[in-house]
Amino acid sequence: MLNLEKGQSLSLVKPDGSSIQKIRVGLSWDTADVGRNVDLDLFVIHKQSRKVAFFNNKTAIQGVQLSDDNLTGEGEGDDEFTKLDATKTDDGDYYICVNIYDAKARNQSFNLVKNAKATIYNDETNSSIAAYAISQDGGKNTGLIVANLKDVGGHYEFTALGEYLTGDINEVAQTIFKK
Ligand SMILES: [Ca+2]
Repeated sequence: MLNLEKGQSLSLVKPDGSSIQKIRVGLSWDTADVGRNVDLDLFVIHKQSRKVAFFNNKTAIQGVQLSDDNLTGEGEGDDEFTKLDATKTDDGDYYICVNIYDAKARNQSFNLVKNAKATIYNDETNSSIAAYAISQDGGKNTGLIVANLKDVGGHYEFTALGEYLTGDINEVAQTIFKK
């Protein structure tokens, strides 16, 4: 499996050259400090419509489906995931983001998280395509823009971003709307 670097693009095509239209992005993480629970939330923003799909509104964006909310990151494999279906999503920029739930009140940041990783899958075959390690330099930040998935006429172009920032889901969204 390919390990993505920040800024790296990924071609989402099958061996026969046709596009992979159903993509899944999984998020996994562990808590660095035993006994101190960190709740990461995966969410998706469609820049052009300014819609946000998150744990409290999982189907806010047509063609995007979020998994159940995992509160602890415990266990093997992906703790949360989102599916994107290019046959249903509109053209435009979809940003895959991660945020620490209630970070301010809980006084938490990414330095309490370890082994965090986003994995990109071909959801038609359930095979992993690439992974992006996200917990190496998070420091005092509480949010992360993991990647951009651009829907161009019914297929996706993927670029790893790895942009850390502070703030809650709303503040991350405002940053993206300005892009
Ligand atoms: Ca969560």
